[in-house]
Amino acid sequence: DQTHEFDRCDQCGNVYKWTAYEPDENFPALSSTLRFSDEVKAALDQKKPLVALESTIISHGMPYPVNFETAIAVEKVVRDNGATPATIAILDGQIQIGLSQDQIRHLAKMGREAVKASRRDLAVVMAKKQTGATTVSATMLLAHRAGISVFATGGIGGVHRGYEETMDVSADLTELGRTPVAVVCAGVKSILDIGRTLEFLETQGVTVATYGKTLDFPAFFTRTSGFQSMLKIETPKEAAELIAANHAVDLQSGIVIGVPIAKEDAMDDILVGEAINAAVKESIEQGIVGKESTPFLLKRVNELTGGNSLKSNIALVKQNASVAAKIAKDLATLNA
Ligand code: PSU
Ligand code: MN
Repeated sequence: DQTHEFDRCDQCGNVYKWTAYEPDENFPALSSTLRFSDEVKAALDQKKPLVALESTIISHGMPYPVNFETAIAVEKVVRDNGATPATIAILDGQIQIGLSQDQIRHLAKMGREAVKASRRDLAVVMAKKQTGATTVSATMLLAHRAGISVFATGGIGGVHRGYEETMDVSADLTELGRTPVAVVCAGVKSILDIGRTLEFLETQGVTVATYGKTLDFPAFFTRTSGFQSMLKIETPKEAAELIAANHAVDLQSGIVIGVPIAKEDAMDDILVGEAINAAVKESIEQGIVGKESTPFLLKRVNELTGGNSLKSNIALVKQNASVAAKIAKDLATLNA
């Protein structure tokens, strides 16, 4: 019956309950709002481990065809590590939880023609039947609606440098404050103000951990940022226990798990720092603001490092996907 359909979080074993989405004649049925791929539907029904994946990284984060190849490779890493990937996007206004290879190729080819969709854009893209690639914020929200509590990506958005002037703070951070999904990422790029990003996350009540043997919070292309997490997590099981505790007390806020890029894939601090500084300077000179800012900076850093940053980016996303899959697996075992 419909009520059962709505208890998605129960299906994946979370203690979390959905009361806000009880069927109601004034409220469109969520089950018809989210469309699941067969693979994702089967995994949810069988309470198998799932890892959500975002799609803005495909459309706006990397050039074609590397974006397509990476998205497919990342899904494979998730499967190889025992979980089911659920890449999330909105196609012609329809929310899709789990994409086919053709759908991923479509988004990859669309690139920036797709709407970069964060929380505020979701209803617009749906109502106007547009195609939207979901950012970390929108992907978290939709993953949670679907009953998926582990999400892997490259990096999260943050507080932009010069935010005192622009007030540019990524919606990813407020989403982390209001949605109980664990985001496995390589930390925060230094195109952003990492210190202020961590302060903002603290204010939002977000648990921030480093995956590994130190507290050093990673800076995406490099293993350290000069800032520290609250705690270190050394095993997938520890991460799963943290997520289970978050659900048990119904925190309704998210977790950041920062996985430092592997040593062999990391970039030289100074070289990447110079590229980032140059890119930030150009963005200011050219008056790039709002949602254009992050894609502009990512593209310029890729160009200024002669494609080296893209290689690191691909390597770290795969690593994050593998860690996330292992965490999802242990979480499914805990919840069984
Ligand atoms: N950082 C990256 N790659 C990305 C993004 C961020 O290294 O692709 C994307 C993610 O989708 C993230 C979004 O959620 O950019 C943040 O955009 P903004 O800063 O406009 O909130
Ligand atoms: Mn912004």
